[in-house]
Amino acid sequence: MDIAPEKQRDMLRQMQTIRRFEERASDDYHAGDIYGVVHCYIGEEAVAVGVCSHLTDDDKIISTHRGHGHCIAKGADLNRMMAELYGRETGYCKGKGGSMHIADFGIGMLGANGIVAGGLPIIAGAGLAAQMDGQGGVAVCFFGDGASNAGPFHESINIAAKWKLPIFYICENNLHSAQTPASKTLAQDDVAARATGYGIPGVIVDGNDIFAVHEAAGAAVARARAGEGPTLIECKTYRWRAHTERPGQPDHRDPAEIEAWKKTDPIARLVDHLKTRQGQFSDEEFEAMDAEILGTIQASVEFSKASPFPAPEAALEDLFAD
Ligand SMILES: Cc1ncc(C[n+]2csc(CCOP(=O)(O)OP(=O)(O)O)c2C)c(N)n1
Repeated sequence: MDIAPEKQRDMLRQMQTIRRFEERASDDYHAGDIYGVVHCYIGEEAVAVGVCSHLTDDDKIISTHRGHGHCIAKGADLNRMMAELYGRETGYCKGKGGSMHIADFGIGMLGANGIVAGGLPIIAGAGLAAQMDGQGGVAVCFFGDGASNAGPFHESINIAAKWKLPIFYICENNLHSAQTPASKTLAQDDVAARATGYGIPGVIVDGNDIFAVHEAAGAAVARARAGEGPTLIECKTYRWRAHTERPGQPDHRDPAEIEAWKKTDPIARLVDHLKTRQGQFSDEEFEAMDAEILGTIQASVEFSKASPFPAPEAALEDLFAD
């Protein structure tokens, strides 16, 4: 693996930022400061970071309802993200979108999406635009195992394969879709197996291993940039928290399964790697990194609390139709 140690530390910083951002978002949601719905990505951080570490601002991604990790890995501004969760005017959607609608076109983040599988048609358009631009840009679609059972998954991959669009598809298979185990809905255990039907590579990786994700995404980026068409990567991973943070949210998962997956914590694995294999990292350095991250999260909360709520009249602005 040829990732420079500094880059590995950057990836760790991003993963830890995602985790700390969401821990705070969850706390503040339960305290009644954050509105709407919050879906946490904790446990899946290696996927977003391993993929986005290959991308530039010119490359596009589309996210899901569980989108904070994708936003942060693509370089979104933490203040504007937190302010959006807080429903403030300084947020990415002027406080009118909330957790599931964060977008930042300037960095190629085309948006989170509250519609399951809603990102799949959008990425086909983004891929076609990138192909027509001819500048070597790629478009990446994150989606869940649940979304892979919806029609847009098949429509998007079919046309992307046929037209050799510079896209790659990242299925975050966290084994559950809301309250439904994937084992009850997937006709085959592996989503990646469906790639065969479209004549494209289908790859399965350990989604909690940042290096495995990074390597697979690197090959998919290279293939897309070379004009060879899409790749479907299935990352086997797990969400640590319930489907949403809503109080009383049922969670039918087996506690033993949750505990077993926590033992494969992608952040702990990277810290361990940096300490033992690289020998260039210590617990003290990780603590210092973490303290710095907590400081930026605290600053984003203070920024949010100091920002006004949107004026009631603003509800009628930024509409496509009235
Ligand atoms: C079209 C549509 N159907 C149903 C829902 C309700 N819903 C929200 S999230 C979710 C589960 C999605 O599962 P998956 O795609 O595996 O993503 P995960 O939540 O596991 O990250 C469902 C059914 C929705 N938002 N949109």
